[in-house]
Amino acid sequence: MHLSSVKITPIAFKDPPLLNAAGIHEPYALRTIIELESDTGHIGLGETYGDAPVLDLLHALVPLLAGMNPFDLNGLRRRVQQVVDQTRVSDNTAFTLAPGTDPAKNVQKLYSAFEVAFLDMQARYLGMPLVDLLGGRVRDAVPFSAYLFFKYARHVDADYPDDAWGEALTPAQLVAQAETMIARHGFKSIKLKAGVLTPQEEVACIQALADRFPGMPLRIDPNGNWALDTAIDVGKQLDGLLEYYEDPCPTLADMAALHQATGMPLATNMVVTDLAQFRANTMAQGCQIILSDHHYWGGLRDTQLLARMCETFGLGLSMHSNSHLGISLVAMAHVAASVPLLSYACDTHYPWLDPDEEVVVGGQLRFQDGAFVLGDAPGLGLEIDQDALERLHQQYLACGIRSRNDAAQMRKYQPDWTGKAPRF
Ligand code: GKR
Ligand code: MG
Repeated sequence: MHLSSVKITPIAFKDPPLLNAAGIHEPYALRTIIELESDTGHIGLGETYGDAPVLDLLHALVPLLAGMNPFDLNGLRRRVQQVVDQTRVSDNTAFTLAPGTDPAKNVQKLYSAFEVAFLDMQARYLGMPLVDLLGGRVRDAVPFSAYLFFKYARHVDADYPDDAWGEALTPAQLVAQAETMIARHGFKSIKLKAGVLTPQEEVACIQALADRFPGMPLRIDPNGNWALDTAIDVGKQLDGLLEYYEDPCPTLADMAALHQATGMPLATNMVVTDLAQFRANTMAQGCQIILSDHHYWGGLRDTQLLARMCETFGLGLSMHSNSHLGISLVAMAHVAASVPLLSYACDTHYPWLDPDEEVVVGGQLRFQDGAFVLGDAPGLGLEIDQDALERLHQQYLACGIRSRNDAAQMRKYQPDWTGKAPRF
């Protein structure tokens, strides 16, 4: 079997005005869809970042993949390294996904984008679901959490009507958002994207959620926007209410000091984003839970390796997300289903996707009781709706956004905004 066609399509989809420590989401989020075809008539799909620096690397890699055997993952790794070396990645091609994603991960990002598509094709060729190629399923249903955001009612500059979620800037509005999301998808845990309002206002929101959903596991993630003293103070107020405390402080040293001071379980997708940082974290005893993300941890197999490392070092594991579509969701679910150690429900931005903006046949994918249930179809079990893909590609061409920049977007609302953290 060899690759007969490799196609990458940048797309843009409507994204609500979600607030975070860095600023606010732009009206459109960017992704790239990867489609492979083989001489045997099998396909392989992938989804990754759509920001210009990654897109440039994807384009540079495509010609080197012609005719490759999709089982040759070492060959893929070699070509990825070659492209990253040759494009002489300068500082401005590293990009920050604002916030929480390490910029200097081009090899891992590029490899992962195609590794998923290669694995999907391998599994389809073998006639088995991707999870079986990854070693078999240890669970059929992968739990996800309700990912709440503070948000404005409308974008300052969208060329489409307001979303139906409305404003969320108070405890009551946030509780209403949680009620809607849980009623729709059945999630059994809640994550609050914080670092937006003052810490006291955000504590009040967690308390309101705890009152409204007694016993429901809660998490708060201020994306490093709290200084150590603030994080200790808030931690003491929230102790007992949280299942874990995610990235309150921006550095590993502060996370370690926070754990020492409060004993609370700390999770991160900011200070442990590769194996070198993993090593530093075990030495510092900083974070107890690693939030993996195959898009920058180097793919599905390297995510399994990370899971084994977490097991070895007695750490918990869950998953981080950025704005994404169904191919990423299903890839996350297949690797999560293959990993014995999955200690917590995974994050997902998927509930924020406009249901009309999915690119897979059948449209929006469904959660059942807060979980994604794996099927038996070969590979990822997805096909591309070519009309939908073309529509979102045209939207990409028209929207003018080429790299995510939450801080610049926030300056349209607050001209003096810097996005500098920690702010509190
Ligand atoms: O989408 O605004 C967002 C999130 O803040 C995202 O950028 C983070 O990377 O979800 C992420 C996180 O857990 O840090
Ligand atoms: Mg996070």
